[in-house]
Amino acid sequence: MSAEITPGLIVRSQSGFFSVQTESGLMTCHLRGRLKQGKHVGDLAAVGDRVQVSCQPDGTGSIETIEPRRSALVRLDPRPQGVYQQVILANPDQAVFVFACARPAPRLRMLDRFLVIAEKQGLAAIIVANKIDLVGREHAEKMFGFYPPIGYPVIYTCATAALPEGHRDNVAVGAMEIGQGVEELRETLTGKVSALAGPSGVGKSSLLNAVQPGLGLAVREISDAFQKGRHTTNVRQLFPLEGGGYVADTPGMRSLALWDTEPEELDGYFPELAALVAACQFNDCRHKSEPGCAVRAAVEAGRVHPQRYDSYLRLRAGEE
Ligand SMILES: Nc1nc2c(ncn2[C@@H]2O[C@H](COP(=O)(O)OP(=O)(O)OP(=O)(O)O)[C@@H](O)[C@H]2O)c(=O)[nH]1
Ligand SMILES: [Mg+2]
Ligand SMILES: [Zn+2]
Repeated sequence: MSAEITPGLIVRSQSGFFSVQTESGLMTCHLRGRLKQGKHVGDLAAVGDRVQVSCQPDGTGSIETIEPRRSALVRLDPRPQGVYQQVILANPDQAVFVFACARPAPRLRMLDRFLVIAEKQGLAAIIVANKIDLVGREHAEKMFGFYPPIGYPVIYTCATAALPEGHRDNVAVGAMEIGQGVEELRETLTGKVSALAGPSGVGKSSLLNAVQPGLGLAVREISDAFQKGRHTTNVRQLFPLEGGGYVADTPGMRSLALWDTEPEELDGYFPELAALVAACQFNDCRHKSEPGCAVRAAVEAGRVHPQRYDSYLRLRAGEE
């Protein structure tokens, strides 16, 4: 007697149980015991994994096999037995990095770090600059405008101006901007599996709710909640989009690993630097103070943005 085997996609994981989307609907599954045998240093199954499940008579499922991952966003979790690789999202098609133009002020070094992670995973990266109502579109473009020429599109958005009634910050809110960029973001997300990441309080949940009002994700109620932010969003889950595709609101990207990246390979993950290194005089050039460095020359000539160069140097030196 052979149980029926169906392909599916893990859309949610919680304490050892997985929700698997199959052709015939959502199934609650657990991992087949034999998959768990032996030593493992990371999540065997994670949201975004393609799996084969067998249907049990009681209507639940059992995950029999997990397809090899094309890509993954991994977080390193130091444990007594050693460092464990937590898979935040398996097989993403693209990464969408959300930062606020203000409140909290954008930390572009963190963005550059995220971009390196995306490059290393071979993921297309898109930047969302949210809360443009707080600074105005023009100023927002001054802050993020140097990214598109490098190859990272920027979508300028205003998810909401939902500050509490009578809040004094309301003065700064330009009602005309509400909803800006949301349609563009929706189009970008449709038909793909996207990892949405960014610091706490920048408006990720608000944006997803604006893209798809039915989602009803929890949003922080007080506008300055970011200040000592714990993430409001905690469940590991893929949300299906009405137009096709899935999006994951991935908290805690801050701790995403730049693991096993050697300092010498880092310039390869800065596209605008990667194009220059062949022209450096020394092939082990660190692009710091070596003579005949093409990268420094490009920085001095204004062809490489100084902030990107600075991020490169700091990441290379092992800084956060
Ligand atoms: N002014 C303004 N406020 C916004 C905008 N988008 C979101 N907010 C506010 O920013 C705060 C944080 O929004 P969330 O959507 O909870 O942020 P988040 O990124 O999901 O935060 P975590 O779940 O903690 O990671 C809330 O008070 C929102 O109302 C915007 O475009 N403009
Ligand atoms: Mg959230
Ligand atoms: Zn150099």
